[in-house]
Amino acid sequence: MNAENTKLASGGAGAALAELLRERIVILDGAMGTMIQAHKLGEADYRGERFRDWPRDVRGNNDLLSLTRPDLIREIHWLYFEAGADVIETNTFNSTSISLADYGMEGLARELNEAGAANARQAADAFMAAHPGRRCFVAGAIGPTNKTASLSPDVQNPAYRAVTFEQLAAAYGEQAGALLRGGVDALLVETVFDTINSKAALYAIEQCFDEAGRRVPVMVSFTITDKSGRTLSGQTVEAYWNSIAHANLLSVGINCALGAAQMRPYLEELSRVAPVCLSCYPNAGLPNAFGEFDESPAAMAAALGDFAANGWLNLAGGCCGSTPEHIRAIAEAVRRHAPRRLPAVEPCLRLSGLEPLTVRPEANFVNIGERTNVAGSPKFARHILAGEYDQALTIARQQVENGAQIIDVNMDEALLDGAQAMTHFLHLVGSEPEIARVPVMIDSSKWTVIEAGLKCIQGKGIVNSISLKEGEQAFLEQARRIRRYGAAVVVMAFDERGQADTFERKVEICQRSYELLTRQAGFPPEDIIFDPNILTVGTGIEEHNGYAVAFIEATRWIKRNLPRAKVSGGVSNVSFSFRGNNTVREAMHSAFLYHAIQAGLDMAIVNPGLLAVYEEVPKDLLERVEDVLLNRRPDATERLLRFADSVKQQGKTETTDTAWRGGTLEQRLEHALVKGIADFVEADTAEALQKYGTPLAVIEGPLMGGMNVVGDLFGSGRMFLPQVVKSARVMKKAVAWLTPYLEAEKRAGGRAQGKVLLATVKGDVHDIGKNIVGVVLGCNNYEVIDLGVMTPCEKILQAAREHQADLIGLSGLITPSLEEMAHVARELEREGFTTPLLIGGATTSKAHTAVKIAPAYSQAVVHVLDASRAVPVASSLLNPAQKAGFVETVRAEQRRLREQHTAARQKLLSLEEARRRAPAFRYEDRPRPEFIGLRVLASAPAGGWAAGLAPGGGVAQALDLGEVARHIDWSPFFHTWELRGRYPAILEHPTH
Ligand code: THG
Repeated sequence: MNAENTKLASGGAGAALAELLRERIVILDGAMGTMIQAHKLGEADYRGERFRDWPRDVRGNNDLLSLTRPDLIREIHWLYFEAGADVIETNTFNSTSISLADYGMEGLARELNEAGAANARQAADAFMAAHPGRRCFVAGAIGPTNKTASLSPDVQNPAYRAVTFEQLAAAYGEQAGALLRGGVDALLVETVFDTINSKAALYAIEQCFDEAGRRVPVMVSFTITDKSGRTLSGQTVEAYWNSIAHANLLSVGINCALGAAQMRPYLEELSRVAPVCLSCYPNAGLPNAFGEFDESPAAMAAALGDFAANGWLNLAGGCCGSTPEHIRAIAEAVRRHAPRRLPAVEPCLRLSGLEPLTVRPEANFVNIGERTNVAGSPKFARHILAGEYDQALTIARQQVENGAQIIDVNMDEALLDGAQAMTHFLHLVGSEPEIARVPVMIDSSKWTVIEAGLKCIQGKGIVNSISLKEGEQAFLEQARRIRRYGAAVVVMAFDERGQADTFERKVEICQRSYELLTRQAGFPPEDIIFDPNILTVGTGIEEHNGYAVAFIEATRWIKRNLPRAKVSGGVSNVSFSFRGNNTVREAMHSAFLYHAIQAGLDMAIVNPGLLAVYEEVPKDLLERVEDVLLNRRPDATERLLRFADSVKQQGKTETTDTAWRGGTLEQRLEHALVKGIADFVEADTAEALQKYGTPLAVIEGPLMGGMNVVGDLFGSGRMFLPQVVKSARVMKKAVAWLTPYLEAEKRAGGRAQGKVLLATVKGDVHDIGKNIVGVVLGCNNYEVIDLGVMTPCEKILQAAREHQADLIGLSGLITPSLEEMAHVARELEREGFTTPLLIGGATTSKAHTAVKIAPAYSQAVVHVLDASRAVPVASSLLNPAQKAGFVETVRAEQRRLREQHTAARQKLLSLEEARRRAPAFRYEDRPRPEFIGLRVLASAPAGGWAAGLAPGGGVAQALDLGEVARHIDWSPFFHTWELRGRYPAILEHPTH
């Protein structure tokens, strides 16, 4: 526990919780939803008296039970305390106005949070009264909402966002305020899948503490949703930590989505990077084929016990599927282990985009790309002013490809609405994983533009810039706001008297700024980047001759005297007087950097594609350039000017990686899809049309081939979601190019792409996955009719009929949705539909689809594993030439899965009965082997596998069975016997 947290976790409960965390691993509770589900409540139970006539279905709105069944909620809290939980979570996971809108209950947010907190408070107080010596805590649960601020759910418009930072912050502020009033001891922002959402929550919580005049400890728990090891919005573990590290947290951790075993590597990484307490509350395993979480208490406790033994835990509990039994077992398993000791993490500037960027003291130098600046690049300005954002994005991409580790974005131009342009451009950047990989530097002299930018970035970025220009008060106010948004800051050497141009003035202003920021604004010095002004030299004005030297010397002074602060600058400024002569300019930049870096410059805004190597600058040019920069002789500028005329324009030209263009047509299309590069896709598609003859053959041939590679990479964790969406957009471009040809074919009797009806089924409000499927299908020229969430069966049938849908896709995330999907299938059958049915969502599975849904509907019913598979499945079902074969393959597999399922579900006999029925073997009946003797299957490696298997024949003598056993893949064996999870214990010599 660091001193600051202890201090800030003011008040009795906060301090007591901090104290307990020092003593031992603290136990969190298990799932609320699982416990509620066990009561099998119906619509009427949820409604109670008060909501009897509520116009919408409310079953599944668990938070509503805080009002209609408070007794039940308090009882569940009590059971968790009894099981050994120290901290219980309020029943308020979905109680933001944003999530409640699905039930038309946005107006109840306050009341639900106050009631949820009060129920938990009562349970905790009553439990403590009955159990002297037990200390119980209440954490206010703040869920992620059902919207995502970092991704676009709209096919047509990657810049669109379904929710904004402001809307989220307003909703979270309302929730946090009500939880505080209801008496919670801590706030827990949990199941975070989108970083902007959680940054908005943390921002709102701080505002709330300011208003309330008191604070409670804040905890964050995020979720890794797939094998890529990233959040849904695409960040790695460390990148995410960097994004929220500013928030003064009591703890950070991982929950939901995965079982404990799958979380191991992520928890280990988090433990390494986060110097706050660590929490882990996994699901009770991955959902089984029937959407149930069935990892046993013992198995879950063993996994968490292992984490504790490794020293990775300060708090442990359970998420979906876990019950008081699980919590009891977990508490027991972690009891004997000491809590994790917080790692000492070196304080350095830690930024992030989708990936982390650490600027270590020993790090050489960080490039910041300067070209995405309307004031610094006429080309970029032209594109932005003309609304050609695609081309503007290409400039950003080239910056990153050419080595920019951060991109500087500037929209300060008189003819632009800067805040709007900044927002639009950063939204687009957010949809481009290759660009969004790196942190963003938001460059503006207008505070409104800076603030607009801060609301759009997932990662930890940098504000460029603030200064003392308008006095201390404005400076401090802006610094505090920036800190609250979680960004680092560039401080320009300006003050009330203006721009600093001498060494003395630069040093004076930087020192004063440093003191103010660190002492009064709570800014960590490693997040402060000084820019002591790179001013233009070689202007012919004598006073300017010392500018470069002043910058370099100020840099040296700052690095020596202002601990941990960084220094940066805009290098291209220095050479403005040589505009038009890139050879000279590049030489100047190169030499300037060489000297400034030696003096301690950490980073600089440059054109990374045009950086000459210092050693390669011709010596005669270098000497003249350095004379100017280092102010070595009075006629330096004169001499360089004269020399400049003689050096030919032979500056470097910017390069982009185009080696892949040399591949075959199919390879190029695949590369473009996998990497999400749209630049050449139209030309390649045109070439494919030549080669393949029809537009459909192109889509179903090389394009679908590429999309299948994308699907495989995603399935194996080598691509993450925003990249898949990006690929889909490239696909969209290819398909759009083909559309006129498709239409011409259609007129000539060919086939159109299909209409797909999508719906999240009744009782379920989750639609992020469904929306992504919609985007991916839309990009592939399918017409998507999206019925939204909580769609009653009748509405699905009616819409399918009305729109003559070619496919119906059902989506759902929670377990009860599986039953609802089977219901829809039965209704489709009853009404005589022939439309194929697609099934998707986190708890759905091939097996459940085969066993419970497909038998209810005589038409094709296909489980779609993830968004990347939607298009191949849809296209197979809609292509008359492929459909029959595809459906038969799916059906055959479903038959097999059903047989397996029946076999597995047969009731086990008693031991006596099983023994009684034991088969009687007779030696005479033994099966005859196919042959007797030795058959060499392959040559053994040098030394032989085992004596008896040595190549060259002979008698199979001295065969070492132990050795042979080492080469057997045991997984099918254990799978068949359903010995899941116990595998390493049974097998002495695991082979993998
Ligand atoms: N400090 C900080 N931020 C900054 C600067 C700084 N932001 C803006 C600027 N200075 C850094 N960026 C640039 C970008 C481009 C150029 C200079 C600085 C530049 N552009 C060419 C020109 O104007 O000649 C464009 C030529 C072309 O593209 O045709 O030199 O100092 N904190």
